Amino acid sequence: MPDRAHQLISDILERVHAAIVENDVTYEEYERAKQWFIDVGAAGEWPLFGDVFIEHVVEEQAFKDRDGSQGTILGPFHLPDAPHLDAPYELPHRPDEPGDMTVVTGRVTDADGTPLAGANLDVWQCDASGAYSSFMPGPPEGNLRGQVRTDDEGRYEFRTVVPGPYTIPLDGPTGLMTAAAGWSPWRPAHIHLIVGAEGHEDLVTQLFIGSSDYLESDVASAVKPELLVHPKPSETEPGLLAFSYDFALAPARSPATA
Ligand code: MBD
Ligand code: FE
Repeated sequence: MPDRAHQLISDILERVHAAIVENDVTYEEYERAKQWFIDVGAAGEWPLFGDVFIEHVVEEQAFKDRDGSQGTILGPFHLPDAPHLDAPYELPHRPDEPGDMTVVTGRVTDADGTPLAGANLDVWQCDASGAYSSFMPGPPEGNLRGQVRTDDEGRYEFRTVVPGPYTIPLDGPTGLMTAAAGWSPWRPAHIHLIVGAEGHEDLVTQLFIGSSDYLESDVASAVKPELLVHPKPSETEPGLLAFSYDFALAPARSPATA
C-alpha cells in the first residue's frame, strides 16, 4: 500500500520537523538524539520504548468501538508458549515465592453474556518485587506464566501471587529519557491476560491491583477504570486473598478460513 506508507511517513516526519522549528532545536540536541537512538537499539529497548510510550494510543484507536470487556496494551514481556496448566490451576512459582497468594475467579462470556466453555486465559505477571521471568534476573524461567481454561459453565479459577509495581530499567536509555522528561518510571501492579475462545476476538488486557501505587501515573498510560480489581481476604480459604473478574469477548471480525 504505497499511498498508505507515503501518507504515514510524510505525516510523522512533518510533525517532527514542526517540533524542531517550534522549539528551535540545536545541533547539540540533534546529536544527543542520534546517540540516544543508537543507545536504545544497543540496549534492545525499542520494544520497551514502543510499548510504554506508543502502544496505548494504538490500542485505544484500534478497539474504540469493540463490544465486550476493555482491553489494554500487550507490553514487551509476553511469551507465546506458556504451559497449558491443569486444574486446580495455579501459576508456576517458586516454593518460597514472596508476596500474598490470591485466588482469581470469574466467567468468560460472549458480548451478550452467554458463557464460553473451554475459553483460554493466557496469564503472565511479574513477581512481588516487579521482576518478569525470562526478562529480569531473579525469577526462574516460566515463573508466573501459564494458561488456564474455563469449565462447562465458562467459569475459571486460578491461584497466583499478587504482583508488585514495576519500574522500567532506570539506567537504560528509555529510563534516562523518562527521567529527563520528569516522568515517573513506574507501572502500577498488574496481571496480564490474553483471553481467547473459538469464534471470538482475543482480548489482550491487564487487571490492575486497586491498592497499588502509581495507578494515576502509569508510565505506559495503560490503566482504565474498568480494569481495577480489589483483592480481599477470601471468605472460604483462610490466609488467601480473592477477587473476581468477568471477561466478555467480541465476536471474531471475519469468519475463520483455515
Ligand atoms: C510492563 O510490565 C508492561 O506491562 C508494559 C506494557 C511495559 C513495560 C513493562
Ligand atoms: Fe507488565
